[in-house]
Amino acid sequence: TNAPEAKYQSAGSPLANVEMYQDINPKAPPMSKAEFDKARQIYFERCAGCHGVLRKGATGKPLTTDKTLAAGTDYLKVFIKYGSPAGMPNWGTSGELTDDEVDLMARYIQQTPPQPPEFGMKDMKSTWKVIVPPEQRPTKKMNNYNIANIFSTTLRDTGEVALIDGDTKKIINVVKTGYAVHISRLSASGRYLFVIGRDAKINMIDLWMEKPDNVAEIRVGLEARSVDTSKYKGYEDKLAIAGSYWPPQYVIMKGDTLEPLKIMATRGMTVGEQEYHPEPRVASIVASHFKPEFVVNVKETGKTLMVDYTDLNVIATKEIPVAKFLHDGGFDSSKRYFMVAANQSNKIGAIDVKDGKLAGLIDVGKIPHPGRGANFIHPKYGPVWATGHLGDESIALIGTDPVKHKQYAWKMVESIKGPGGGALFIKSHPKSTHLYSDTPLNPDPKLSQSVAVFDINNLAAGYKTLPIGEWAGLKDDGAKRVVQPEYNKAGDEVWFSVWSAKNKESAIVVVDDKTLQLKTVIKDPRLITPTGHFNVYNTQHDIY
Ligand code: DHE
Repeated sequence: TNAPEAKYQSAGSPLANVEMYQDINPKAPPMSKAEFDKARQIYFERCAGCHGVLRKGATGKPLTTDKTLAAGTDYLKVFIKYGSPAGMPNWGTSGELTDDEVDLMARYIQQTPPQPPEFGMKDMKSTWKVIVPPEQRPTKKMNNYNIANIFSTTLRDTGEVALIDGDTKKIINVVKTGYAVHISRLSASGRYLFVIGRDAKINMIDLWMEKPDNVAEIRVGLEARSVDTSKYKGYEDKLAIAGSYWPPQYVIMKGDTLEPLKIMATRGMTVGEQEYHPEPRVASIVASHFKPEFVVNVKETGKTLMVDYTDLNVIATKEIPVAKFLHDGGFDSSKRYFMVAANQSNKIGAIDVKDGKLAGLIDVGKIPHPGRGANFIHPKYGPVWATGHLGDESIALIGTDPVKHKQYAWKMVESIKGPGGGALFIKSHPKSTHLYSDTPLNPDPKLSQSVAVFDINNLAAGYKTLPIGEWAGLKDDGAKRVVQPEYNKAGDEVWFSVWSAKNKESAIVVVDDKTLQLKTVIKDPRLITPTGHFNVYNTQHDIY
């Protein structure tokens, strides 16, 4: 099998390049140092995403030595070569690993897992750079850009973001960042843009500069995915927070310089069986608008942490057990509820950030993947939040209004049929009557290169297909994926990345939301491997 989820998780970890030491296990089949190092690299490039750094298991099964030694080399080789119906990719028969490499990996996973180094305050401080100190920054906006309508687009494989003027569709600047920036987030004022690379490097970009560029940077770990800033009244632009995959921790920083202030570990007990987990990765993070708190979602323990940032010497953290494994999510339209995907439980947790409790735990389809999800007013159920799924073609609508539509709140009120599994992102806008869903990980190129769009007032009519990949009119005919709908500030255009290989032409396709016709194609030799893109205003105000 080639389950989209397994392929999605095996995107390569920067830990592949980190030195780690071999701990000889006399019970395991022997390996030379060269073999061990090669296997370790393959493990972090292909396997760690699902099975974990220390092989405690996440999406994939645990591969601790008690299990692998009992299974033995021959048994493990079959699994690695042919895969399993439970979602393990067929690394051998797909041609991605040779028979020798399959044998190597079967022996490697019987060795004690090597542990990557920790990354504490000293390491962070040694990578921290204030490029332009706050007192040397502009005191007012020094450019003529309509910064609320700038898009920050990840150029994944070049380690950059492109800042694109949403009005003129011209590239303002291509800014050097960490590798494979995962998300862009805005400070409360909308002035500063924060991005975080897969290699845990954060860049802070000042949009007031004549030509917006980096003003500070830091590395907060060895691998990471999430960053955000304080949004509560009185704390605007004051603090930033980033979570890492390795080491399992989050750090609170000064909002104007990225100076690291406080590091908190996430190692601890899992939800449910309450067993110790040594590497609970930090997944999505958002800032509460109701309290001076960050909402930190921890993957393997399945817990949401409400981190009070008023006094960094005495941090009060409320822990809400939700379900496994927490991943991505977004606010409902009132911003009171954070809807977080528990992707291995096929559930969405509705976290009430005002009262600090779990308002609901909703069964949805197979492996929900909302991105930040989509909010709209359903003609019958009132305000709903929607998510697509990696594991099936359904789109789940959840009622989010416990006051005026109490009977529908925290229930899956409807499950509509989309084009297929392998969906990653879904989007709507308060000014739009449409709901868009991509399917970049669907094995059928027709689906991975197009998007589905629904009329939210007539969902029963089904969806229209927009051939975004075709509209891009790329000169190369290589594999490409259409990823992430994102509205402009006005809510009348939707942008999509057409993500090709590094050596092939890519593009951004802009659709007119009223007519559902092609509006513009943005092409530029600098637009290499565009993936996520974030409109400043919509990201700043959690509009999706
Ligand atoms: Fe993502 C969001 C983790 C693969 C593009 N991704 C997130 C978030 C997490 C995450 C924890 C939520 C951050 C937040 O809101 O604070 N992503 C992971 C992975 O662990 C995973 C499965 C595998 C990996 O090794 O990275 C993974 N993600 C991908 C991709 O393959 C994508 C399509 C392209 C890429 O660059 O790697 C991708 N992820 C994105 C995007 C978002 C995201 C564009 C932000 C969505 C949003 O609307 O906020």
